[in-house]
Amino acid sequence: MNSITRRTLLACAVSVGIAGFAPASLADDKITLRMSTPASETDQRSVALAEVFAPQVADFATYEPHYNGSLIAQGSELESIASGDLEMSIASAQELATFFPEFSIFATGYVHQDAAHQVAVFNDPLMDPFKKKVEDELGVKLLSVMYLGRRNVNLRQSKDELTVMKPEDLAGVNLRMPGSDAWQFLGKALGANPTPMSFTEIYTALSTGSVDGQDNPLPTVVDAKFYEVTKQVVLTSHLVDLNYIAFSKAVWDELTPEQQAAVQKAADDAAESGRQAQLKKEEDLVSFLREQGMDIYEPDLDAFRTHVQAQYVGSEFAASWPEGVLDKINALGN
Ligand code: KDO
Repeated sequence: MNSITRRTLLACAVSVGIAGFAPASLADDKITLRMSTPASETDQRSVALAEVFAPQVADFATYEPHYNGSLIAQGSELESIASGDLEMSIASAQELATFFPEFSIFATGYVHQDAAHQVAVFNDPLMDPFKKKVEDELGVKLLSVMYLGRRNVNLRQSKDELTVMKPEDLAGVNLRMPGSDAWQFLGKALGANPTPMSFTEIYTALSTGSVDGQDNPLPTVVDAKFYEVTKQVVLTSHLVDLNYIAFSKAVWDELTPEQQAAVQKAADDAAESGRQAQLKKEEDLVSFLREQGMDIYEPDLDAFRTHVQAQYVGSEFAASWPEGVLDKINALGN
């Protein structure tokens, strides 16, 4: 696990970031909030931040989004916030797990049950030590939880060529997963052969066949046009995925209490608006994708759930989970 090295590097970055930040950004009337994400401008999380977050902070801050990984490469955003080169990102639990392995609990297959469960977990006191550690050691405040959606397996092969009902059916399938350890572990736990690759490279990799498939929620399959270069979606729902609205602690500390309250409310409102839009899209897009000629079907979900959960038992990830937290998360579900 590379977390030790990354955390050591980080200790330096945080002190540079916090010490170096304030004068430069606050010299102008308004604070500039640079936000970097691999997501597109039309992704529902991007839309929610631009249309709901930005106007609510406009009196004192200029929201400056950078999409498609154009400012910071996927996976490096948190380090950039820590070092003062970025103010905001849409961060994943998997990215946080590269610094703090215990965050892998929120990135584990079949743990979160739905969008409401994610919110209940994020707002529960069980999250307090997680949030505090990220603030203290990374200089990043996790403001709110955004809903990315149910991740499913999306393949180039047609259902006739490859029908996936059980994890064994994914044996030898080169499945693109994002680059960090927690993601790769999930790909393996599904039964596939995970291939690390950044989000912005997926479309080309699918079209040239350098990977067999990728996993993402249906709205992403549509937004990134993966349906143009794939033929089926297996509704594994293996991860009800989330992202956190990550905000520079150094910037936060420079805000007045009123501005802090406005930023918090803007983030919560944006997360809620994005969540509702994404849930609706997940429901609506099945028929759109079928109209595009894609096979969309449910596999043996019990077989997937049992297999994935069994891989985590006794894993290095499970070993990092604080005692009792999984039970608390489960108790907040249905
Ligand atoms: C992806 O790379 O597959 C992923 O879905 C991972 C998420 O955590 C998030 O980074 C997302 O990409 C981007 O926001 C693009 O949608």
